[in-house]
Amino acid sequence: MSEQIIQPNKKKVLSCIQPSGMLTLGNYLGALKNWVAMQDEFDCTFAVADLHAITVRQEPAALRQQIYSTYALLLALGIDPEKNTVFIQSHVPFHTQLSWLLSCNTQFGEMARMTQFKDKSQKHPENVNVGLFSYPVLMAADILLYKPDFVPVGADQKQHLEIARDIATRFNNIYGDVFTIPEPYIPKTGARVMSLQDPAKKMSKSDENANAWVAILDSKDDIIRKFKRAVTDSEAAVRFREEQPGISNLITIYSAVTGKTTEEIEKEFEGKGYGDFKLAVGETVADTLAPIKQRYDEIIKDKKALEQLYTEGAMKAEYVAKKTYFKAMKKVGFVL
Ligand code: AQP
Repeated sequence: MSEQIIQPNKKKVLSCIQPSGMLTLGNYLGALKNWVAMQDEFDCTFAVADLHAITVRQEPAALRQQIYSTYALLLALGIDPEKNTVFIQSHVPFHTQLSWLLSCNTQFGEMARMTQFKDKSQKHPENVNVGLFSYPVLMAADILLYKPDFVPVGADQKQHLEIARDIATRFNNIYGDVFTIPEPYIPKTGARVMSLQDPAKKMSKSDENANAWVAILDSKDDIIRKFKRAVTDSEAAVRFREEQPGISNLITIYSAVTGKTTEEIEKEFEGKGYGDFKLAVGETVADTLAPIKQRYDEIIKDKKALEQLYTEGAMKAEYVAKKTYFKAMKKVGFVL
């Protein structure tokens, strides 16, 4: 099996996604579309980061369904489980095990500065759990186990990669060379998609207002309805303006989906109102997502085939993770 995994000429990339809800158009345009594009150029490891999802309370049956659904969706998007390592994080126990070694080499103050902890603890004041505080260490373990050269990062993820690099550098300095220090990879294309109801916030799958996000698996009618209701302004001119984040967000989405530039879009909709533009964005997004949904519906039906793929994916991942983990254990002084 090892021969299948190691592709000596390709640089290694690692990326994860949380199954904390239905994956959104934001996840697609900001991350997943690039995952599909990266698989030819890089040796890719992709994980469904299910352990991270429980930093926020999840309903067990829904979580299980979301994990299946997220894995199936990666395949439906065209991610090839033969060419890449595609697995479910909790199937490889070395993530949580390495996380402990790293936790003992991470400072409390470093974690306290993480903006996502501050955001999520404000959002869920009834459940400010220790996992929510320390999840960046688990994220560092997710990354460092696979020794990737690059980790794709959106603007909202930079801090996580920085902390992983800091922890790895410190560990290597204390115990000797174990971890590769990963570099950020800024994809050539990648849009930051904002909430359709509050364009000051990013589109998030855990947003309680279902009109704020478009799921990749939403029906055409739902997608069009959500775009029709998108918050804009009263100027009614399809022009990109920093001070009008609602219409600008719709232009960004339309541009990411069609490949047209902002100028081309402004020209196309000159003299037309927001109603026409919202309908065009909704229809185009729905038509782009429809074939993905169709493939997904096929894949999710065959649970046996899915199980075989994620089991094989976990075996490939474990082969790599185990080596890194035991090297770290040995360096720290454990008896192996
Ligand atoms: N709105 C977005 N625009 C562009 N990119 C986005 N990503 C997420 N939302 C947007 C990118 O998707 C990848 C996977 O993210 P994740 O699901 O692991 O976690 P997240 O960033 O916390 O995504 P959500 O949807 O906001 O999840 P919840 O609501 O559970 O916290 C990342 O590369 C991210 O940049």
